Formats: sequence, structure tokens, C-alpha cells
Amino acid sequence: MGAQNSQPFTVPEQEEIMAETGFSQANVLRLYQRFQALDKDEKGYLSKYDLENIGTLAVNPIGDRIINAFFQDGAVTTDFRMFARVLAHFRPVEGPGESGSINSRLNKLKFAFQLYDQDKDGKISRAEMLQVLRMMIGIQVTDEQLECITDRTIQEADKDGDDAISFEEFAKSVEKLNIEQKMSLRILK
Ligand SMILES: [Ca+2]
Ligand SMILES: [Ca+2]
Repeated sequence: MGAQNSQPFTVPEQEEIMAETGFSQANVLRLYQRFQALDKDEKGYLSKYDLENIGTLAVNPIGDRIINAFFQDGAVTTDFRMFARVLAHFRPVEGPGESGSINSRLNKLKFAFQLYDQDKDGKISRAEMLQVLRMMIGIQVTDEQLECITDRTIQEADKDGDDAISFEEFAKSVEKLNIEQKMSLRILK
């Protein structure tokens, strides 16, 4: 009775998660506590509904898209390992030598790209771009302005003229942006 509290606390699959995500032990522990706090019914997994309680996602215009990223291949729940893996994309880059890790620029870009490419055909179509722009800036502009912004965004990035943005074109178009910083949500807070 009550003996659990005297055990040293370990997170399930802690080592694997640290290796996979680059989170420190302290980070993993903090994330796990966050996970448990979100898992109000102590189910051992999170549903979309649970994730909607993350404040930074609730106020993010594409928060729904980010939430969906936790649920790959039609899953309706996310376990802690998946939770940590998705959040690792938002871990700030702490220095060189992290090129292979989940939070590298390339992986951050891939993550961002899939938030647009909802049908996963490897291209952001005009319709897909319009949807995201509507979420991000929709309330401030008219539909007509939104169509114009979409066309301009596509035109600027679309180098091969297929009226869609491939991953390469996407990466190129955001080359000058500080993706490392933009994709570093302070989700751990
Ligand atoms: Ca697509
Ligand atoms: Ca193209």
C-alpha cells in the first residue's frame, strides 16, 4: 500500500525514447508528466480530445493539423512514445551535429510539409495550400484576397509549373526562413 511512491520513477521505454527523440532524461520525465496530466482518465493513451487541451495547440491556427499528426495511419489514440516522437519535431535545435535527429531542419520541414499535404501524394496542391492559408489568415481577408495569396504563394514556389508544390520546391521556398526557430513551439511549458 502506497509503496509505489518510494520506487525510483521511470518512464516506460525511456531509453528508446531518449535515443529516438534526443530529449534528455529530465525532458522525457517532464513530457511524461505532461502526458499523464493530459490523460485525465488514466487510459494510458491520449485521444484527440485530450490533445485539444494543450494551450499552445489550441491557439495555433493549424493546431488541428498538428494534433492530427499524432494520429498516424488512422489511429485514434496516441501512446507516450508517439507523443514524444511528434513533439520532438518541435524541440529547438541546440547545436550542430543534430542533422540526423528528429528536430533537424530537414525533419522539421518534412513535418511542416505533411501538415499541408493532407492526401499524402507528395505535393501541396492549390486546394491544400488554400485550406492552410484559410486557417492561418482566413479571418483577416476576403475569399478573393485569399485566392490571390494562394495563387501567388503557389507561383512563387512552383518551379516546374505543375501548379503544385513538391517537397523540394517547398524546402527551396522556405530556404531563407528560420525554420529551426519557427518550428520550435514551446510545447513543453
Ligand atoms: Ca497533396
Ligand atoms: Ca511544382
